[in-house]
Amino acid sequence: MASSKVSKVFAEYDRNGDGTIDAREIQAALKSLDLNPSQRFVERVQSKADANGDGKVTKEEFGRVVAIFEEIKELRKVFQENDQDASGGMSFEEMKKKAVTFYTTHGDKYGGGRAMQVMNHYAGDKSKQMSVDQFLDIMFKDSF
Ligand SMILES: [Ca+2]
Ligand SMILES: [Ca+2]
Repeated sequence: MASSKVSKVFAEYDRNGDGTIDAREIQAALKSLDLNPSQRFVERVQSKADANGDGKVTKEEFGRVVAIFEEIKELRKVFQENDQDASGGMSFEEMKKKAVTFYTTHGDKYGGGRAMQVMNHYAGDKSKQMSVDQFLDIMFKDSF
């Protein structure tokens, strides 16, 4: 991104204009994507964005924020594709239908124990739904 563009996008995240992006501002940005993240998820995003670990996300670290939000948007899209009846919840049947396609296309990126965690969500009660926030909690790859 050109630096003027970075400044403009940064200003959208930095709602109070103090030059850093705090947890509340990350939460607001996630909510603007129609997500309702847990406090824990917000903290994960913040700590991934805060490259030097000083507790603040500055403009120098903003590239990470952009990359993280790209990742989140991609996962949200995957979820929306899985949620075929657009109910806002992914049923066991919907998950099953998409699972094979998902792991053949994205398995390298989102493999490991994640499939099992998704399966475990439905353990003992296949009538359960999974929300996009629960899906993100499991799939977000944490490797920024
Ligand atoms: Ca701020
Ligand atoms: Ca920092």
